Amino acid sequence: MAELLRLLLRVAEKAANVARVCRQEALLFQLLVQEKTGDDKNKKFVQDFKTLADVVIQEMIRHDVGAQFPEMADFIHGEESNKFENGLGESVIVTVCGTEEETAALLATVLDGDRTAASLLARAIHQNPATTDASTEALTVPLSPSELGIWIDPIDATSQYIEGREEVLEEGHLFPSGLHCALVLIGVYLRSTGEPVMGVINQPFNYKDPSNGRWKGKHFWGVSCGNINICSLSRPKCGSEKGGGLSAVLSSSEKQVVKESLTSLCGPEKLMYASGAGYKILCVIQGLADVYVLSEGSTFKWDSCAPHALLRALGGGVVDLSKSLQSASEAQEGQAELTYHQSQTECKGADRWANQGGLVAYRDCSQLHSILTALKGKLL
Ligand code: 2IP
Ligand code: CA
Repeated sequence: MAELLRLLLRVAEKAANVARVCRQEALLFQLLVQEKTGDDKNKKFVQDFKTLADVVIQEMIRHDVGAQFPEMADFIHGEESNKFENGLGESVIVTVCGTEEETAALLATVLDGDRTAASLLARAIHQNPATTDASTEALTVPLSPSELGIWIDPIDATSQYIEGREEVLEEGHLFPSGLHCALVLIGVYLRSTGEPVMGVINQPFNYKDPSNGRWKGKHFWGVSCGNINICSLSRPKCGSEKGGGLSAVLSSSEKQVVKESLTSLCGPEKLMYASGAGYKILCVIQGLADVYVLSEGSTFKWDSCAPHALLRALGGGVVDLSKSLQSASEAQEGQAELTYHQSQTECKGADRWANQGGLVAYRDCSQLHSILTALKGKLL
């Protein structure tokens, strides 16, 4: 299944391209930042363009993966629904068509007849950017498409993507907010056990070329199945190995009790805040933080599946925080790993796929243990 990895790297790059085009083309950018409300929204298929951009990226990934691996077509899930409805009860299913012209015509129906915007978007969707990652060439992955499912987050940290702040930081520091936090996430899991086995992350806004003002992206990937554990990044050193203490990244909206407990454990300078659930896990993958702790059920399977696979490939993982806090022994703590195949049937809508108990993303089991010890009894 190394072909699947190469395909995902290509479609993620295409997705990143669409994300960049939507910000670079003045006409699309104008649509992106404009919020549709009230009557306007109900009359026609005048959706928020940001939702359409998300749906289009997700459908493009679904289309390309389904075309090459038809056995996977019914197991490709994402954050967005591709059904657009207007106030008159009419609906349009947004899909990627056989030709650029057909896709443009379909997109024009949801863009209130705006043919120019529809054509620009369709062009980006039907373009095939060249991506090669030599490190995937010699790879063999013993998995078959009929045992796999996929989670897609077309753009994680959408608010940062729309706001578009460009931050400049020194090497070795994480970005608390801004375009760097926006990521395309594609995760692959085993249908039988729900384990994440392959992940591709594309950061569309990684580096801005000062000569032409254009953004360049960067991709990261990992495979973890059986005794194969390979990641495009090598395992970073932990804080303690580097001579410092444990460092943690949190959401700025994290509960006060968690912020306080982790300040006592890590020290205030080792506690960091960043936007984007995917980006925070990527910080752990890159060694910019040792752990990411989240006490709320505010992330979903599509946020965590891809980066989780990379962390596993590096020897770490992502566990359910609330289950891990209930485990009786240290040995059990790592057994509450998040899985991706089962929904919470008692919940409705997106909540069926929430990581309900919160999470801890880590590279090192002993650090996971320190975090859990610091939080025990504080959250229940
Ligand atoms: C969001 C996004 C948010 C994150 C939230 C995710 O996904 O990553 O930034 O909140 O958990 O579900 P926070 O930044 O506070 O961690 P999306 O942008 O795709 O809705
Ligand atoms: Ca998300």
